[in-house]
Amino acid sequence: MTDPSDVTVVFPCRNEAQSLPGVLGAVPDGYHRLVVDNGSTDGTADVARAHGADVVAEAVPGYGSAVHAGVTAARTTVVAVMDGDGSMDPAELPDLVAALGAAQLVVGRRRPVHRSGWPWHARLGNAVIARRLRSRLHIDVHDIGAVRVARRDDLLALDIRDRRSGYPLQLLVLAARAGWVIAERDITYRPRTGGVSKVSGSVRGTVVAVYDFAKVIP
Ligand SMILES: Nc1nc2c(ncn2[C@@H]2O[C@H](COP(=O)(O)OP(=O)(O)O)[C@@H](O)[C@H]2O)c(=O)[nH]1
Ligand SMILES: [Mg+2]
Repeated sequence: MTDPSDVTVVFPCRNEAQSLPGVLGAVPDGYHRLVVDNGSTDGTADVARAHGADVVAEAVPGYGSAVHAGVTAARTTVVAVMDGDGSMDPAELPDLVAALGAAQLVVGRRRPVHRSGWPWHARLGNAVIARRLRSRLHIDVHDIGAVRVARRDDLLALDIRDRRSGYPLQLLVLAARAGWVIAERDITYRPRTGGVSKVSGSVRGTVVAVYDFAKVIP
C-alpha cells in the first residue's frame, strides 16, 4: 500500500484562482499538493499557497509544459495529475492510487454527471481517439487520460516530449509501446467551478488540441 505522504498531486493551472480553494480542500489528507502556474493573472499562485499547496512557476506556456514541470519538481514516489478547475474530485484519487499496485499507469475515465461542462466536440474527439488507442495499441482505455497516476521515475523515463495538449495522449502511446500495464478507473466529471476553459471550451484551444493530437496519434 502507498503511504499518502508519498503521493504528490500535480495541478496544472492557468487562471484557476476561483476553483482552487475547493479543489485543494478536497485533496486527501497526507497527499502533497503542487500547483504549476503558467503566467496566471488572477492570483492563482497566492490562492494556491494560501490553501496548502506548493507552487512551481513555469515560464513556457502549455498544458504539457506545466505537467512536466510539476512531475519534475515532485519529490514523492507517486505522482497524480489532475485539472485544477473543479471539474474533477481529488477525493477520488485513493482508488486510482490503490490500482497502481498492479499497474504502472492508472488513468481516469471521465463520467459526466451533468449535461453541460463537456462540449460535444471534445467528447466525440475523445471517444474517437480512445477507440483508435484500443484497436491500434490494444490498451483498454475509454478516455485519453486527463487524470493519471504513476510512479514518478517511470514517467520521467518515458521521455514525453509534447509540451502542449498532446501530452496525455503521447504518454498513453509511449506507455503502451513500453509494455506498461495500464488500468482505468471511473472518475466523476463536472462543469468547472469558476474561470474559463483554456482547451476544449474555446475555439483556439480546440484547434490547438486537434493539431497536437494529430501529431502524436499512432
Ligand atoms: N499551467 C498551465 N495550465 C494549463 C494550461 N492550459 C490549461 N491548463 C490547465 O489544465 C487544466 C485543463 O484545462 P481546461 O481549461 O479546464 O480545459 P477543458 O477541460 O478542455 O476545458 C486546467 O486546470 C487548466 O488551468 C497552460 O498552458 N498552463
Ligand atoms: Mg476543464
